[in-house]
Amino acid sequence: MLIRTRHRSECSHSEVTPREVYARRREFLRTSIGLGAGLALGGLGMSAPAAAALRGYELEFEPGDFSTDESKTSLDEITSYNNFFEMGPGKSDPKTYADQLKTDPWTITVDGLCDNPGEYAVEDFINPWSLEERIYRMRCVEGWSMVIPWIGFELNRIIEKAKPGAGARYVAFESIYDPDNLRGQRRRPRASGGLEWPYTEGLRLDEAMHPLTILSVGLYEEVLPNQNGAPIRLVVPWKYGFKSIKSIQHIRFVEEEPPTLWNQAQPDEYGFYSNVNPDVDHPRWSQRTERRIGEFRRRRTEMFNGYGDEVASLYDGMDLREHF
Ligand SMILES: Nc1nc2c(c(=O)[nH]1)N[C@H]1C(S)=C(S)[C@@H](COP(=O)(O)O)O[C@H]1N2
Ligand SMILES: [Mo]
Repeated sequence: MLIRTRHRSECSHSEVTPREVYARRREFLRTSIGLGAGLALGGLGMSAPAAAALRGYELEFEPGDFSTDESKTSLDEITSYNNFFEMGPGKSDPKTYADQLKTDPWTITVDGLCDNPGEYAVEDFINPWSLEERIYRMRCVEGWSMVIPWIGFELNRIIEKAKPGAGARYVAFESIYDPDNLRGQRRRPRASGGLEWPYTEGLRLDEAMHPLTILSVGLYEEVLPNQNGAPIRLVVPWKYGFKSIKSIQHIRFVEEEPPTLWNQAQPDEYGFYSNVNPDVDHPRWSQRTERRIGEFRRRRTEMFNGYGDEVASLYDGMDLREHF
């Protein structure tokens, strides 16, 4: 199975990337896939390109619109400082226990209020779409941020294919539920932290349709590492990181605002909207500033994480203190 981009006629890859660089990149990917099978990388169990080769993936993508030119957080930081509570509450747990996430085989169900529901093997789910690189600022509710070069495609492709009906106003997402393998989901109170598994999230349909909202299947030219939400995760860059649900298995169109894991656990701390908003403090800390991972001085946090020009109009007429 191949993941390919269809080259856009008005902007082919060879126009934006000097030919030799492009050729060398392909060479690099081939080499690392060839070598990868023999490598064992700490928590990953195997290098991402090796996993890619085993799944038969080939990542080809174009640099996309909407990307920031701020300097990227290193691959090492992006893959070793994570939140993925299915593998435990610590920032290093997801890398340490990454191989507890079993991604092969993987099925994604699309259903609810839509004319074209379906159940897809993840390869068939991804393959029809051209992949782009989107370099996004990401801001965690805990006060740190990163700049991540995602590879993915717009969620609106999936929505248009599914054809939601008139009654569909929200999209509900659900992650993997596999307590036999995922230590964070075992029903011991201390390990589960009182969270209701599986991890759930939701967006209003217009937020889900917005071109900034993507499904990601890779980063830094590699197939998505397990700790970042393999094989496919949501990325919504103007909202706090927890909205960007990892390892998705279920997408459903619904009429009412769907329950979400963090809102159920602590409704006064984590609202449904969760737009990055320096004017609304978390009950236990300020949201005025953030620490960009890899930097020393804190930065001021921007409204909508700096994506206000693109998304502010989605919330016209809403009181974003009430709908935090
Ligand atoms: N299934 C699932 N998705 C999740 C989480 C999680 O624990 N489980 N954590 C969220 C939080 S709090 C953040 S900040 C981001 C972190 O994404 P990253 O580790 O790829 O940077 O994932 C989000 N998606
Ligand atoms: Mo987060």
